[in-house]
Parts: sequence; structure tokens; C-alpha cells
Amino acid sequence: MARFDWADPFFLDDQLTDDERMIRDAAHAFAQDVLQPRVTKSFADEVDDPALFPLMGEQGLLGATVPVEYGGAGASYVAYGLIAREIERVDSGYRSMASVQSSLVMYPIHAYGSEEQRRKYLPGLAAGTLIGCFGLTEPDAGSDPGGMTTRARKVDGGYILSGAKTWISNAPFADVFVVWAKSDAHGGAIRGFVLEKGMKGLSAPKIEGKLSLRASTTGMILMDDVEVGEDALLPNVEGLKGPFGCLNRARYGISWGAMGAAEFCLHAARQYGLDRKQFGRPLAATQLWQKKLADMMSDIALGLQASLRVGRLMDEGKFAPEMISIVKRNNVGKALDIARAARDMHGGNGISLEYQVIRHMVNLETVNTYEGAHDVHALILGRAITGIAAF
Ligand code: TGC
Ligand code: FAD
Repeated sequence: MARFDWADPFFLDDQLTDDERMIRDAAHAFAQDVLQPRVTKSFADEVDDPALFPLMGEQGLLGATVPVEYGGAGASYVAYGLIAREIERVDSGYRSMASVQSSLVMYPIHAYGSEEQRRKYLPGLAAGTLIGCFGLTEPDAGSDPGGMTTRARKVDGGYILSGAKTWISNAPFADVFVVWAKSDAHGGAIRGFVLEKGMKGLSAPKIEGKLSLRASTTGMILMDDVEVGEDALLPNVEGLKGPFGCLNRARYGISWGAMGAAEFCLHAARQYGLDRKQFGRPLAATQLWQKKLADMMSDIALGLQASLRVGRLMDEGKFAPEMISIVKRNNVGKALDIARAARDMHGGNGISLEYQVIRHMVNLETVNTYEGAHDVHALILGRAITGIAAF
């Protein structure tokens, strides 16, 4: 009979390769040594922290799946998920910063870009000396990105882009902007463009006053007739499958990340219940408390196994987007429930930044909404089950 480990019930650790364990351990050390000491203040003061990018880059945490020749780590999707889990164990906002860079900026430049675009941008993005952002959402097109109104007009030698993107992670300090627009020259099809900070007509004001994900900077991308050369177009993809191909990677990473946040909440609630006595005994000695811990542990163990399976299928090139919808929706929804329970189990202390569970709880509200809202993933799955699109 095997020993039972409540912190790793299904021996996830044993299912990883040596390389994956090494990457996981490095990400864990970085997250605990560099991110954890700054997060409470950064969240409280809504600090912009672009200096984190080169620190993450040095550790190989950006673009882990991108081939080594472009500065990436050439690692597996499972390794990428493990990185997300360790970073989000500290804060969903920090994971956002990293996953936008890796999945939403480096991935499309690598998968859809020209060789010149790859060589120009990927090494700097991997090192964190360049910061990227991804502009899909618009004020009037969120869950329905096909309704975007950003336009690219063809002119001699290039394009003129006009429109507005909103709720864009990293935008206010980004150097590289991957932006999606309907292109007149391509029959109105959605095309990707790579814009650069400083272009005439391009600005990225910060959205102030978020009550969630405060350690991650969010802004708009305003394009007022931004003129770009032909070389700004991502040549190798057309249509919504371009941005969705990126979202598949980011959503998958989020499914691991959310479990990291949930694990933090489980560990915190367990320790709090062991330490705090009411009615003459530790809170952890009560049946209600133990049921809550059992539910948390079970949902985390199941969620991690599911993400691991999807990651292995991605590494084998055998995944379907609906598999990713299952784990993004399930794991984030479960993580949010777990964070809310952990907040409650900390009593009054649970509302204090010091105990951290409320920070995870409010962060996960964003994670539940972005990259396909919880109910939108239900509709993606409902369509797959019934054959009927009910969006
Ligand atoms: P639909 O008709 O379903 O598809 C249009 C075309 O796209 C293809 N496609 C996919 N391709 C690859 N992967 C996927 N997951 C795909 N889903 C669809 C599809 O095959 C089709 O291709 P083609 O060649 O036939 O044209 O499109 P629809 O307009 O009906 O879409 C409906 C829906 C709900 C699936 C979609 O719009 C959706 O997923 N909405 C959610 C939007 C979203 O997730 N936005 C995220 C913005 S980025 C972000 O939030 C970053 S936060 C990051 C951070 O800080 O961490
Ligand atoms: P809406 O689409 O208006 O949805 C509102 C509500 O309606 C949701 O509950 C949704 O589930 C529900 N709903 C929508 N359609 C249906 C339907 N057909 N049936 C039933 N219910 C429905 N976007 C980017 O492009 N890049 C980024 O880097 C980025 N970063 C973000 C960072 C933060 C902090 C936040 C908050 C958002 C970010 N987003 C980003 C935007 C994010 O992807 C969108 O907020 C998300 O896709 C939802 O769009 P929306 O906000 O317009 O909500």
C-alpha cells in the first residue's frame, strides 16, 4: 500500500519527466524568492512592474515552448503548465504577465510570423528585454471577437490601422503589440499585425482602479491611423483561427495556473485551521472544516490530472480545443470556489491582504472572465455536445 500525500494525492510528481521537474523547481524557487516578497505591496499599490520581465527571462520562464534557436526553452506544454502553476501560486496577475508574453505574443510570432519577424522579436521577448501584448478584445467585442471593428486599410507599401482595443494586459509598457484587425485587402478577413511602441498614432493608456489583478498592468490600445509596412503583417494565418490558436495555449496554461492559486488557498486554510482554536479545539478538528478541505483537495487533484492529460495530448499534437475549454472552465471555476471558501475559513483575517486568500479570490474573478468567460466555455462545449451553436 502506498503512503497518502494530501499535498500530491495522485503522485503528479512521479508523472513528470526529469526536465519537467527541473523546470518546475526553478519556477517555484523564482516565484517564492522574487515574486512572493513583492506581491502584497504591488497588489495594494497597483504597481506597474515591467522590471519583472527580464528577471523572468533570465530564468527561462518566457516562451518555454518556443524552440531554443529563437531564445525559447524548447520545453513541453506540460513544463509550460508547471511554470504557470508556480507563478500563479503567488499571484494570477504575475502569471498573466508571463502567459500573455509566451502564448499570446511569442506563439503567434513563431507560428504565424515570417522568419524575419521571428528573428527580430523572439530573442528579446524570451529574454524579457522586449515586452509584448495581445490586442483582440474591443469595447464592443469581447466574447464575440468576430464583431471587432478595428480595420486595416491597404496603402502603398503597407497598411493603415484604426480602432481601439481594451482590457489589454501589459499594453501600457509594451514594446511589441500583436493586434488583430479586419483587413480590407483580404476581403475583410481578420489578420494579425505586429506594431511597435512609438509608432505615430499608437497609444496605450492604462486602465486605473481595477479591484482584481492589481499586480498586472492593463490598458487600452488606441490606433489612430497607424501606418505600418508590409512587414508588420503576420503572413501565415487568416481568420479567427489565428487569435484562437494563441488562446488555446494561454487557456491551457491558465488551467494549471488556477490550480496553483487554489493550492495556495488550500494550504493556507489547512494551516489556519490547525493553528486557530475556537470552542476549545482547533478549527481543523471540526467536521465542517474537514469536509471543506477534502473538497478542495479533491478538486485540485482532479484538475491537475486533467491539465496534465491535456498537456500530454498537446505535446503529442493530439488535442482538440474543446479539451482546453473543459480544463480552463472547470479549473478556474473550482479555484474560485476554493478561494472563496478559504477566505471564509480565515474569518475576519480572511479579508486582510496579509493572509492573501482574498487577493487570490478577487484575482480569480478576472481569470474566470478572461480568455473566454466561464459560460462562454460552457457554450463551446454545449455546441460540441449538441452540434448547435447557442452563443
Ligand atoms: P467560430 O465560428 O466558432 O470559429 C471561427 C473560426 O475559428 C476557428 N476556431 C478555432 N481555431 C482554433 N482554436 C480554437 N479554439 C478555435 N475556435 C474556433 C473555427 O474553426 C473557425 O475557423 P474557419 O477556418 O472555419 O473560419 O467562431 P465564433 O465567432 O462563433 O466564436 C464563438 C466563440 C465563443 C467560440 C469565440 O468567439 C470565443 O472563444 N470567445 C471568447 C473570446 C476570448 O476568449 N477572448 C479572449 C481575449 S484575450 C484575453 O483574454 C487575454 S487575458 C490574458 C491574460 O492576461 O492572461
Ligand atoms: P462580455 O462578452 O460582454 O460578457 C459579459 C457576460 O455575458 C459574461 O458573463 C459572459 O459569460 C456573458 N455572455 C457573453 N455572451 C453570452 C452568450 N452568448 N450567452 C450567454 N452569456 C453570454 N483581452 C485581450 O484581447 N487581451 C488581453 O491581454 C486581455 N487581458 C485582460 C485582462 C483583464 C484584467 C481583463 C478583465 C480582461 C482582459 N481581456 C483581454 C479581455 C477579456 O478577454 C474579456 O473581458 C472577455 O473575453 C469577456 O469579454 P467582455 O468583458 O466584453 O464581456
